[in-house]
Amino acid sequence: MYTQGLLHAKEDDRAAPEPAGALARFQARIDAEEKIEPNDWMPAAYRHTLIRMISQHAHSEIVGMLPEGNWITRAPSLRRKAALIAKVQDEGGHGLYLYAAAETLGVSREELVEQLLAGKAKYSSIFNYPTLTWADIGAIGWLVDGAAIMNQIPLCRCSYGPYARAMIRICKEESFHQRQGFEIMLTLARGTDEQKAMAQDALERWWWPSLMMFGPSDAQSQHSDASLRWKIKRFSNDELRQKFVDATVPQGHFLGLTFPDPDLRYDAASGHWLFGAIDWAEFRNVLAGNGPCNRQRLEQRRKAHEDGEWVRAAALAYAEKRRARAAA
Ligand code: FAQ
Repeated sequence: MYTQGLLHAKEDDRAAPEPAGALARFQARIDAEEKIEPNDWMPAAYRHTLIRMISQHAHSEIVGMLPEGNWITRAPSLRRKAALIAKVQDEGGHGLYLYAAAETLGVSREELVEQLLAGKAKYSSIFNYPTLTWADIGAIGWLVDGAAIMNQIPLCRCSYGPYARAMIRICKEESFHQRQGFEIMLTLARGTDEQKAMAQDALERWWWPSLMMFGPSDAQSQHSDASLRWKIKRFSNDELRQKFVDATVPQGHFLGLTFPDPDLRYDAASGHWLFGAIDWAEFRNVLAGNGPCNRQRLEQRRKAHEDGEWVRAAALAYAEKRRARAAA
């Protein structure tokens, strides 16, 4: 595996001297749209930015299984249950590819999981909100996967090869998730008054948190400038947020639902849907660990990790048995 020899990249490698001209050659490769691969020279800050971003993304996929997993036993039909199980399983798979992509940068999956369980790692703010009704499963697919795709399609062109390649498959699956979420919303919106009210209520609760998924405004974003220069990100947080609003508002109107934003209006001059002010205090509060479900999510992850101990032990014992057999 090409990760060998890369494990345990040290935090302090940021201080290591760069070979003469290496930085300029690296930037020239980026500017020429070449992919950077694990064994290529890269600035320590580039490596660390990617580890931060990919690991936060992996944690988001894994924690993101919890709010939806909550509804598997209560899905309204066998067809809905099968689709939801498959979706939650897909998110677990995305976490796996992403941890593997992060490992190519010299950090082990165990280390990253430990950081998550210790409460030291970030994951997407969106997964700290509760799923109160079945309509929330529709809203997550439509809005959360919709926002995730808007953010992740450009990541398929990320300058770091393993992340870009992982994102191609992930985006295909996320787009399927988005459609099944929209279809749940459409069914509810065309259903009884009570079902339509459930869909409306879910939109009201998930709309603003979905806009927060894109991160702080460009003026507040600490990492965007460097990530855009390195072509890790291709668009700024605000640009992607606007693209998402422009794509999603007509879909909501097609559903016959009302967005919880009195300032939302179409601006013919710019061709964009203009939206009201985001409550950044709420965003900061969720990031600080005080969202509605932060504690519950971490407790559930810790319990799942403990409950899975025997599976990890069995997998290791099996691998060791195969290794010994091959060596004999
Ligand atoms: N939540 O300087 P920036 C999904 C942090 S996957 C929490 O703008 P950057 C699939 C940020 O980390 C969803 N923290 O940072 C699914 C930084 O903190 P740090 C996840 C956030 O990296 C669907 C600080 O604020 N997707 O949903 C958030 O340039 C359904 C300053 O921010 C990804 O991870 C947030 N929303 O831009 C699963 C995609 N926003 O590290 C299940 C890859 C910002 O300095 C069900 N990541 N922060 O301590 C990205 O594109 C970027 O990392 C951004 C943030 C856009 C999230």
